[in-house]
Amino acid sequence: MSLRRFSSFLENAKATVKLPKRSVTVVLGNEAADLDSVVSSLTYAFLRHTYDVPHNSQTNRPTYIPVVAIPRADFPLRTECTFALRDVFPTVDFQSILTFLDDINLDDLAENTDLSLVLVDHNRLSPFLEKFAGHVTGVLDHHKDEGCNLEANPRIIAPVGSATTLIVEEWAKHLTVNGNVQANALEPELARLLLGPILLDTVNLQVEYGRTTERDKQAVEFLLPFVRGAKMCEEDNRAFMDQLYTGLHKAKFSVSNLTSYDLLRKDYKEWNVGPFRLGISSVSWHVGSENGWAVRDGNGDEKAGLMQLRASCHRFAEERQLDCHLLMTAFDYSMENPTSSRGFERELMVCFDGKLATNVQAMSQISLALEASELQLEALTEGEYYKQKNITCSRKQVQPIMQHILENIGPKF
Ligand SMILES: [Mn+2]
Repeated sequence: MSLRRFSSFLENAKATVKLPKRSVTVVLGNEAADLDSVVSSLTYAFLRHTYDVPHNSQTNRPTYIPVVAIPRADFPLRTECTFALRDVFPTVDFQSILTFLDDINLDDLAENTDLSLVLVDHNRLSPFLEKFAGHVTGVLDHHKDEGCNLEANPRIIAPVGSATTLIVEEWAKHLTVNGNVQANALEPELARLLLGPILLDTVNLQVEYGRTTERDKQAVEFLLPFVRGAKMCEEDNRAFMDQLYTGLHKAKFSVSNLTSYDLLRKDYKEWNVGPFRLGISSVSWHVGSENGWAVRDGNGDEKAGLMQLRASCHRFAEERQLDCHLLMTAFDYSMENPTSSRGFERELMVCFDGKLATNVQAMSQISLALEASELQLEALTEGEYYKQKNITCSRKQVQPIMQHILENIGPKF
């Protein structure tokens, strides 16, 4: 019921971006926008919205806007974030109620409102936002103190496992009266959302990984009764945490629900080589075989899916004005299925575009050179889709090989 308060707070905050009030406080996570940053920013903005008392009149009360510091289009790549938010907002289109960096105009806000910035999960603004440093009024973070924003209040920088732990401590201050924690004072879903990043960042509170502090443990202990009720025994809570942690961890490393476009740009680099532009996408999945990318995109028909994937690569190459795009996959089949006879494997798919797209001779020259290289390519279908038998070559090695080949072709263009 009261989660409605949280989601309508987010909705209103987003609406405010277009109709700014006199005073706006943006709660900003770091530019990696991982689960810790996202949850810290959403929940700390909500806390301030809930507890800040207007000093004079209502109009002086700042509007709190939590901002996820990436473009909206990049959010589906943060699979652990989408998992955690779907978990607590199963019936809400949560992406539509979040505010992303490209939803707001900080220049505008700085000019037309009394703008404050609260940094969570980082303590120094990223270079492209540095011009707003004068607006920082609060810092809650667990990274190394870079000695900035010394006037900020609060300025809480502590080496805990998760920045969210610091946010939970703030909630705890407000929810504890005379040493007693008020029962039911925190919505179960909100407590569950806060639990996620702490478990993920501390490897499920396993001390041996060196990422758990006493404060992280205490934060989890504070949250559990709100999620599970006060009477749960330790074993039950442990099982619950294991399940939540496993779900988040899986989501973080599972990419098969991303669109082809997102998979291609998730881990992508590009180079200019002579007259050519080369792009290489690295994906931790596999194109062929059962549970693979091609079968998925072809709705069960691997051959059709392969054609579709090629089309996706071409669209991607066109958008980035590439002359050559390589798709590299890496996947350990034994991790997915311990009884599998297959282990770590790599595939390579080559896509020609731009200046190379119509030059049959150049294309075949490049393919032959690649096939003769140390990559030990084995053609899987006609067209340049291979099993890369030399699994020791990652993008670090493949890029110079490809660069060398393109440099030899270049003078003919
Ligand atoms: Mn963090």
